Amino acid sequence: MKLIDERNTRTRWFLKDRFGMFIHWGLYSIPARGEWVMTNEKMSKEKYKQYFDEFDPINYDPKSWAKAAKHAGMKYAVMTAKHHDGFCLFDSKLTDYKATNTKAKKDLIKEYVDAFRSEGLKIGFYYSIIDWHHDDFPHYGDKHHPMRDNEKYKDLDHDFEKYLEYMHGQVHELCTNYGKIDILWFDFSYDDMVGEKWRATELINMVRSLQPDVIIDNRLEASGENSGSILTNNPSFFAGDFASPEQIIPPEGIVDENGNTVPWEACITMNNHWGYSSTDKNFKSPKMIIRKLVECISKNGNLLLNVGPNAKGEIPSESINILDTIGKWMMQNSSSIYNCGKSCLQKPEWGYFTQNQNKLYAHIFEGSIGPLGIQGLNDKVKKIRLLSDGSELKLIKPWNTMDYNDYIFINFGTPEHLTYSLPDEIDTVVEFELLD
Ligand code: JFZ
Repeated sequence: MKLIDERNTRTRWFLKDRFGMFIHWGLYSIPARGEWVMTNEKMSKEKYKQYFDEFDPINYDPKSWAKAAKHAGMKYAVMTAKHHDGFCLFDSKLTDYKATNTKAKKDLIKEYVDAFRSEGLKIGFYYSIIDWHHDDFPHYGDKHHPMRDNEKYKDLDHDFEKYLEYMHGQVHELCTNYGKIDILWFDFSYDDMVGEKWRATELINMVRSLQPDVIIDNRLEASGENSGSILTNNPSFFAGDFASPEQIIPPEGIVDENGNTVPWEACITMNNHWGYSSTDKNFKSPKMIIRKLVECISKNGNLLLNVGPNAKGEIPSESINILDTIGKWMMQNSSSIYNCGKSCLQKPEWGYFTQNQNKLYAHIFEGSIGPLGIQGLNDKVKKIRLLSDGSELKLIKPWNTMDYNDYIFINFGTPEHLTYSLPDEIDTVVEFELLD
């Protein structure tokens, strides 16, 4: 129980902030075929090194990234300090395979941290516990390694303990050299590469001694495939502070065996790749993303929305445009997102509810024919406002609603001039202040 209490205390800010930016950036932005390119194309580290030699992100400007995130209404960010390819964007003393030794010549993580903090955002690191560059990480026969079926690697020894020293050492660096870290995102476990195989208890103890308040994902024990013991009565010491469903919004949110809510964060790409892809133009519409953000909140979850900057260090313009549209909507409607969660009412057929104490927010996605009905609020409403501009909405009870006495009805005009078209076709938010 104590573990769960501590988790609930640590995650308090997280459950209020609700919306963050994921940043997948690394050498893979040059081949521009996603962050798994090295293993998808079975490239040796010698072959992949061409991208290390070439890496020169001349337009890297994390201040502009931070401004874009802040404008979109995001409250925190998580950036890849090291991905599976092993390349470190931070100035690790434990390897030469790092940004400071490329043409970038800088600790890119340090600049990210400074930029996002100065915009008032909380900051976090994604750190891959998998490493396809380190010689002591399992290669031949491993499930994901680029050399998994290369016979030349069959007889090459590796000393996994040495890798663990390295990995723990890098996590120590990340927890020591960048001030207060708000969120750590380890990725990921698979098969028997799970939990204590990573010396997870020791790792968590070390992290907690350096960063007592940091919240940690569940992937020292899990992957996108499953959530691990965070869903049970008795979570392990390294079960993590939140579940991390990937490219899916859990149909009913996430609760543990006892039905208690478990903090969760859906991580979602804007197109179909995490790392930059030059050909993937399959971007979700801003409308869809705003609606999915609302869906997450209505199910007590967070949304971590990804951008994949390119080799020059630029967030793709499609992503910038999406963030901008989200920002315009958030400017008017963010009080239906921050501090909000699942409501006391069932999901309505026209959209979703979110709620913050006595403020209930109706997110209306689909317009109505005539009066728009809301069930379960009879005699419970103190006042009703259109959230975008704070204007008063009045309950109506025209002749054609008489059969539906357990509903209240609204419109977007006045009782004299009834109007049913939605003011915001993305998501019209109506705020109900409930009676105590
Ligand atoms: C992981 C990473 O591999 C991916 O590159 C990205 O960083 C994402 C946020 O996290 O994605 C996974 C994790 C687990 C599986 C697939 C993708 N899995 O278990 O099949």
